[in-house]
Amino acid sequence: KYYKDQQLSIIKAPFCGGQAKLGVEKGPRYLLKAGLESDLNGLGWNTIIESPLDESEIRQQMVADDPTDKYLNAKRPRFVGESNEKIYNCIKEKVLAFDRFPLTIGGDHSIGMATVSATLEKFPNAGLLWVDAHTDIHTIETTDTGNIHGCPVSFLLGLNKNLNGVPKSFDWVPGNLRPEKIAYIGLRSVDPAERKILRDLGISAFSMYHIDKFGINKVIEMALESIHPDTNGDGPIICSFDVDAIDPLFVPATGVPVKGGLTLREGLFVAERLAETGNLVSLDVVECNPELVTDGKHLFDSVEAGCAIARCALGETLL
Ligand code: EXY
Ligand code: MN
Ligand code: MN
Ligand code: MN
Repeated sequence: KYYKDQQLSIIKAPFCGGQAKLGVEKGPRYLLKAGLESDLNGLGWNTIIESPLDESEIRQQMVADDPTDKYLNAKRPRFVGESNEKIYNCIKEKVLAFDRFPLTIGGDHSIGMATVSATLEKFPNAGLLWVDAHTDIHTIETTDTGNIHGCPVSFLLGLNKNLNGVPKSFDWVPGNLRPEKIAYIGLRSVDPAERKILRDLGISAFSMYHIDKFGINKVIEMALESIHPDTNGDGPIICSFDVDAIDPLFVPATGVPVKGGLTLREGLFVAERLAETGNLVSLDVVECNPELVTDGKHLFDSVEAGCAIARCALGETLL
């Protein structure tokens, strides 16, 4: 509906600086090695791959660990800001400018500040579905861990704009997403400072409790209605899908696993429902860390789940 004839760009975002564990920068390579591109081509997509960041350079920069790159608690704001600006420019100039669908594969979830910002410029009316165990809405001042992958939503909302001394590396972030255009699905780990932001801004949040209570189908309908209230849920949708929304039984290879999550089917159903709407305008699949496994089956399961999310959201199971 929003793009011409199944033109797809897979943006590799091998970034790890938004959190502390090495390995998440390998996510894009492993997803592609598992056959993601040819699977999507098999669904009729014409695919180009974009590489705004170099995986080994990112890893080296992470290991080199510049101690001056700090803002209060927040770790590596310059690294995070500058790397994300590259992803943002790539998606705007090489993907969306050519009316291609952006599928961004991470990488840690800090990259959501880049992908969502870029897509919102093309589709200002789009709603954001953030599928995650976590809300990722800490400001750069409230974050207790200092890991900026727990902060991208606050950047999208512009909550870090009027703070003193925030590094210039985030100046490119428009930060104009309105709180009523966001809905969360899958939450089960929300810090007190994040809870306060959610409440103060009245953000729609569907936790695991709501999924148990209403079922995943009803929750998705409610989430879509809340981001597009005037059109019964109809309108462009940006989905940023953190694989840790799915229970670690199915996706163990992720940096901040939280038990009690979506079943694999519930996670894929979210993706399938988005495909069915025909309204999806951008998708991220993030936080798959191939280094965090103790055996090959865990690695296979996690990578395969990431690929399946993308395939389902891009139409695999539409008959
Ligand atoms: N709220 C925790 C923090 O701020 O560190 C955990 C954040 C995890 C973020 C992962 C990517 O979704
Ligand atoms: Mn996340
Ligand atoms: Mn998460
Ligand atoms: Mn096992």
